[in-house]
Amino acid sequence: SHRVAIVSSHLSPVMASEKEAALAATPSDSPTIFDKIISKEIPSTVVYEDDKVLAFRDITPQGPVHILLIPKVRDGLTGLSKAEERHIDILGRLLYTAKLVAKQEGLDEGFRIVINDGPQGCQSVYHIHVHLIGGRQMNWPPG
Ligand code: TR5
Repeated sequence: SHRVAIVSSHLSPVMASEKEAALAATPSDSPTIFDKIISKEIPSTVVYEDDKVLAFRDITPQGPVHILLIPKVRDGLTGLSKAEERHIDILGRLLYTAKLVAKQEGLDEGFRIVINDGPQGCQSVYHIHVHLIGGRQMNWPPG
């Protein structure tokens, strides 16, 4: 079916329209494209890495700087709405690492942090990730 085709396309390196897919995406516990980015099976531009966090450039940047920060181990954290007490440490690390990477990227005038959750939040990849966007003036409210 159409739905199956869209969901399985999450495993391909490039999607025609991530946001169109997001509108149709069903929250899922299945492996995501980010597993292959973590394993380096699919290349990405890594800007920061330690034993727990990977940060790499978004393939469809929404600003001069657009980086995704993800936990290397998903541990059930498909999205923020699935957070449990055991995730408090990794959630803090993702935000603190975003600050380090913002500094590394020279975003001294500010930046935007986004976590999309679920269909209405336009989430398209069900492995929690923090968007770090900067290098241009942001607007409020977001779309
Ligand atoms: O829409 P949400 O918040 O779930 O964010 C998912 C993000 O993953 C989008 O901003 C996409 O542009 C990004 N994305 C998707 C793929 C991808 C990527 N960033 C880097 N490299 C990627 N590869 C290789 N493949 C993707 N499908």
